[in-house]
Amino acid sequence: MTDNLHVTEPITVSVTGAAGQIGYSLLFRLAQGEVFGDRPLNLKLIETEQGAEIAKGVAMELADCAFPLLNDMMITSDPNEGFAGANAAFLVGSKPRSKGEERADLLAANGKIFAPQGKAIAKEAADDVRVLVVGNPANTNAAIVAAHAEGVDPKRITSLTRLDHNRALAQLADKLGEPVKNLSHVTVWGNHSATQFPDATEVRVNGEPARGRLDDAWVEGEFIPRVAKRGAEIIEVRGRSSAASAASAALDHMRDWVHGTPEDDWVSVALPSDGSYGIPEGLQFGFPCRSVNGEWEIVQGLEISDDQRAMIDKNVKELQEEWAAVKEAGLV
Ligand code: NAX
Repeated sequence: MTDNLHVTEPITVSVTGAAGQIGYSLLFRLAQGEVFGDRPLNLKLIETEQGAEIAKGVAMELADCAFPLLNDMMITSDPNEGFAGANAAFLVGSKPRSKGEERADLLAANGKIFAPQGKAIAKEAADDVRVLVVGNPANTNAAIVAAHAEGVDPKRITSLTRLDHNRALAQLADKLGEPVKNLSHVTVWGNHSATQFPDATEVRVNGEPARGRLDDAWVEGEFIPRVAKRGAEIIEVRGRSSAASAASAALDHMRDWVHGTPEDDWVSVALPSDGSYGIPEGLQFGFPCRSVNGEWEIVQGLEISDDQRAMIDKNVKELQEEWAAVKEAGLV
């Protein structure tokens, strides 16, 4: 058989928040084939009724790129239609926090978005669906999706910590005077919030342990807070929240999930805990992960010091509080 007789089935990818700024940075790279290789793409753009008008313009531009892999495209506000047959779903659209809004109100508003999306994924998506929640509060939104996606393996419902991971790599590369490609073994534990724990304990340069090249005062006083608050720093300088870097991280996450991570490195992924490192089971938590045969595996066996444990515990507490608020609001 020659190569041109090989038939490649299209892959169906759903993206919520398709008219937003992350959507605008994500969709074109997806359609170019950055994540799923040479598989033709059926794109489903999911937006609010108001956003659907803008999404039409995005779809027009996608068409105008004449991407050879873009097989089919549709726009909808109906989650059942939007997730039908989805092999991958990027859940980007969410309700941003308004000035003075209480966290409980924000969680309630997002529950109304993510609970029906979870149900629709369970009902309509393909059996091999991979879900990545980007919309904030990402970890807890993913947990809401999982609670409503009955029958879907919770390990297939993840949330984005890769942007924090990439930010940590960039800061460390700069400090060490090394290109990013030489660095490995960085982890961001916990919640995608200012409480997150960017952890440089295991960092390596060209495979050699490099923590000794970083002084503690810099790690604790600059590195950790700067990565954790990088989103706010971008807003201050750019006037809008991170978009292209968030989209890039979302593509990295999905590409590595599908194609695997290098054997001698790991990436940071938020997924339901299996109890590893004493994190309560089920909590959507950022871990060091490898993708093996298309599935995320939490890296085992890392030694955790008391200082690391204290940072991890803060994240456990915060995520448990978010989950308690979700329950109190009757969202699960
Ligand atoms: P935008 O406000 O530009 O776009 C959001 C889009 O989502 C809008 O077009 C809106 O109409 C749509 N939307 C709202 N509810 C929807 C629903 N029920 N179904 C479908 N679409 C819906 O925000 P953008 O800058 O694109 O950010 C999107 C989300 O990503 C926000 O929640 C933001 O906080 C979050 N982020 C998460 C990051 C992460 O690392 N996890 C980093 C970047 C970003 O801050």
